[in-house]
Amino acid sequence: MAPERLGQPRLDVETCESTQALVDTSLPEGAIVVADHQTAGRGRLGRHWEAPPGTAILCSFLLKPPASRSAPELALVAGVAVADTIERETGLAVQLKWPNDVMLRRTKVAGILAEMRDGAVILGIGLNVNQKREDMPERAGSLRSLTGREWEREPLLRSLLVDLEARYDAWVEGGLDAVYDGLGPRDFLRGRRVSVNGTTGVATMINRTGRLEIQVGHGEVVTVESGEVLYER
Ligand code: BT5
Repeated sequence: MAPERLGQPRLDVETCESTQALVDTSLPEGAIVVADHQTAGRGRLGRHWEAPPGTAILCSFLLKPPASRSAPELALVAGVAVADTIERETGLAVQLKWPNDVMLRRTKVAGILAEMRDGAVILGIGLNVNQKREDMPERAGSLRSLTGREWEREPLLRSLLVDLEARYDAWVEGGLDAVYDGLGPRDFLRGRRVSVNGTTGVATMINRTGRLEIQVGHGEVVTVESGEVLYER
């Protein structure tokens, strides 16, 4: 199935500071910017996203979800779509580390950034494809470093457009519940000892509103809406 909406119109650039900044919010929903290289790729909370030229999928989508939906859930929805694509293409099991990391063999292969601008959501996806181990930060992996072979980026991106469109449409229609089958079973943190915003305990689940539930002892469960997770490997 060819993607119908997401990925159109498409702007391809060789180098930019960040694809996030190049998205024109006056365009229709689905517009995408794809870069071969970013000189100032962004992570969350002022962090950086690094990838050598020509090695990764670096893209940003313009989304205009209905006001009835909770936009921060989009990082999880996109994570599900990236996981669908990687699993189908590589046959390897992918996990999602709340709130925005895609994990393959316990290393981060992709990161997602959902930013609001002009009432729209700019959804950035960075997927490590052909980086060598030594070209990536610690605890990062690429499809190449984890499968031992190189991957063509364009077919992967096309696959991702199809998966993202399917998951996004389902979410617009039915909320996080409608994509939960791709989220709950892939929860990387479940059963791990974690610490988030000063709350320490064992992660029990990503619940159906996209929050992380942490058991802090004697059956008491604390629910966390956002934050940075420290975890035991
Ligand atoms: C993220 O942030 O994981 C969101 C990354 C989103 C990147 C895409 S690329 C296309 C679009 N344009 C942009 O400018 N951004 C988006 P965060 O959870 O804050 O993770 C950032 C941290 O991950 C860094 O501090 C590093 O430790 C690590 N990191 C940096 N580059 C990485 C890479 N290529 N692979 C894995 N980890 C990386």
